[in-house]
Amino acid sequence: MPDAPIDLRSDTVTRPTPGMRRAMADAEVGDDVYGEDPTVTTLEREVAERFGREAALFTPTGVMANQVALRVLAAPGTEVVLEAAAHIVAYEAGAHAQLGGLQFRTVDAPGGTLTAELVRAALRPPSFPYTTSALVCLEQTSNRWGGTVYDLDTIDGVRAVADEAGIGVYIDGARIWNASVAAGVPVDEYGRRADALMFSASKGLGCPVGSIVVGDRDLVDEARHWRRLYGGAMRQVGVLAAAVRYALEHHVDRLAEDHANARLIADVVAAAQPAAVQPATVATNMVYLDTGEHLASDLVAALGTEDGVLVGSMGPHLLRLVTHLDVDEAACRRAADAIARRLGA
Ligand code: TLP
Repeated sequence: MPDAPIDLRSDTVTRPTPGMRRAMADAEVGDDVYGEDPTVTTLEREVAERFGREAALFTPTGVMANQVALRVLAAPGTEVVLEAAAHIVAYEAGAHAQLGGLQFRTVDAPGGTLTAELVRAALRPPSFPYTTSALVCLEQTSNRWGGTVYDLDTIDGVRAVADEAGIGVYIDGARIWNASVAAGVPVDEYGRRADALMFSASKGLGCPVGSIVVGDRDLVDEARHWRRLYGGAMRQVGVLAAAVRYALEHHVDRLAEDHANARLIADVVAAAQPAAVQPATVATNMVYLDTGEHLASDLVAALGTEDGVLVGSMGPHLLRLVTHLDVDEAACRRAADAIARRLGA
């Protein structure tokens, strides 16, 4: 039987581990729409505590978590400041415009990092005839910019500008646990700097489903209303919440292995093809590769069909590789060798 492919397209492709499946099978459940699923309630309480906030809300997806949070934080017709390639702008099917009535003020930020200066320049003056700036969104880690991490000073700078303007700060923290592990910053440091944030359990933490919004009690209550409106209020969902509780206990510290494997891939590829990647830019579990004269789509096809290595194309000459708990060091080395060979061909 041929080896299973080495799947580096995303950290969303993981399958629940045997331990996680056992935790799911054993979960106590009830109807969460009645507030009667003890596992969901416990998870939401534990997550809120870990982020130093009052409350949390379990949602089916990261896209829904972002949507319900933004519904609370920015009224229809107001403007939200984001980095131009942010997931909320680029990959959420236009949901925030269509369903939330929001206008985006996108900012080209070097390396994908919004700074206090960039945010200040993007805010509208609070006078006629300008539209109203309502919110700044940061992405931790930044997906399109290679898993880079906002440091606390930069977040503080953005927060200060937002406070001056009397507007909110939201963190799309789909991979905030990767940031926390890479930077050695406990997640409550992020939690108390934002009006609200979300993280995804279905990415590096290895769960099949789920994202969680964190914030004040009032904000979360209102987000719960929007979750219902979007069709995301779920019933005996403790089986999924149990997976998240398991992951928070067993799969956080090990994210460091994913980061080391991402760096390994970059090192191996750069040793053969220095123009493809600068290993020092790999901060967490993502590697972006410049394919030079090769078309990324050709490489994706050849790697997939001939080498059993699955990677994503993020542009005509750009590949994305994401490490996760289903690919070990040996698999990453094999994948990197195959990629280096093809880039050199
Ligand atoms: N990102 C996915 C794709 O949609 C691109 C991936 O493979 O990286 N915020 C950020 C920063 C994300 O990267 C993602 C998913 C989401 C939100 C949405 O999460 P889901 O897919 O659970 O709705």
